[in-house]
Amino acid sequence: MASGDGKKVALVTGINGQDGSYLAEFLLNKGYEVHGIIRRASTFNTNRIDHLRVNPYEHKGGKFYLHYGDMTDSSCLVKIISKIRPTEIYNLAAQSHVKVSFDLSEYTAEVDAVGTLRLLDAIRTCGLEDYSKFYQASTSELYGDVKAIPQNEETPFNPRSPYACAKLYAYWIVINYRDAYNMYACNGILFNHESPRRGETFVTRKVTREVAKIHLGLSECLVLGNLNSKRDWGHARDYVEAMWLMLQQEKPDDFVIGTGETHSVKEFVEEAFSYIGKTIVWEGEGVDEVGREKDSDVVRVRVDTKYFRPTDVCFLLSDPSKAKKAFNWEPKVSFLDLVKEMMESDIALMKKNPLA
Ligand code: NDP
Ligand code: GDR
Repeated sequence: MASGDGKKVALVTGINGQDGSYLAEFLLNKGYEVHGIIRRASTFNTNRIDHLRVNPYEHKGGKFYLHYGDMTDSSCLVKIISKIRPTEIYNLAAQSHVKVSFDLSEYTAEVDAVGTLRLLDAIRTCGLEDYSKFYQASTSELYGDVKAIPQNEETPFNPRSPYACAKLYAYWIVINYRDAYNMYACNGILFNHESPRRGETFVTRKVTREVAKIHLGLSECLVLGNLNSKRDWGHARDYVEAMWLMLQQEKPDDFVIGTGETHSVKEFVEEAFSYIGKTIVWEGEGVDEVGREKDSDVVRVRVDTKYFRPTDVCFLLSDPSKAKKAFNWEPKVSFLDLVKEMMESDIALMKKNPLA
């Protein structure tokens, strides 16, 4: 929806996360006034979006604004929404790390589940349910221990973590508010998407950072958890366009977004090492120890059970045909190009700052 004067105003929660930063760029390029919610932190936490600000006090073209807020604080959500009257709201904020959600289970539910409810209720409190369109960052983690291959909008959910359970609540409350209050609210069921801006503790970025360090002689060994799980990995830049497209349709609906290709963690590691021309010696639990001879072209990858999750998701593969049919969305970046872009970026980063 556009406001009476045709102005397009977006509010993005989690704007300084991986997806938030790409989405902000995308929306600014489309002429939106973009508002983002950031949390107060004891150190600077806006490095992914600093290029969108001319200086910390002056926002790009007068169109980029940051507000302090938190998904656990209803009153701040109401204040921000009533002040800026967004035509589109993208709810990307989350405690988004699956393994961490086993340690921070209650907090994850507060932010990812109840936080979504707070945001939807804030829209209603401001009387904007017929005005603001709503995007919810749902996830392929909802499928969990999945039996159907590939997974689409009809596949039953079977969540396997506190994170996935919290996101399942958010998924259903979005549908409930759409039905109950006739809100334009959509779930994007996005499969894993990565980029050079991916958080450092997710497996792809952990791998490309460590392989870059090994390449530059700054490290000798990569230590990981479950190498056998398979993921459908795409590029975050492609996926934020799908978020926007979902809000431009005649009617609100839920869509799966993915590549339709799946690769194991082990394959990702192999591609990253092949980029720097090294051969891998796999070590550790459940992995054959082979080729232990000393060779400068050989690198050790060790498995440590401390990175295992109490319950993991073993296999994910999307069927994004509904999004293709509805708004002609297709991923542009292949798996190999994704690994290459992340490797190039992390090697450049480590050369500039070996302590990064
Ligand atoms: P990130 O972890 O990179 O970003 C999450 C953002 O949420 C950060 O900006 C973080 O702020 C913010 N946030 C966390 N807790 C709160 C809180 N209590 N109040 C306000 N903001 C908060 O995630 P991604 O960008 O990768 O993902 C975006 C969304 O999409 C998330 O909801 C994620 O669960 C979901 N998703 C991601 C997929 C992926 O593969 N990337 C796939 C499917 C869904 P801070 O920087 O201060 O920590
Ligand atoms: P995921 O991403 O759990 O799919 O959630 P992550 O990269 O954390 O794990 C993917 C798979 O890799 C295995 N793995 C490891 N994972 C991490 N983080 N660190 C390791 O050392 C490691 N070794 C092996 C994991 O066990 C897992 O099987 C991401 C997040 O962005 C969610 O917010 C999002 O909803 C889903 O993707 C779709």
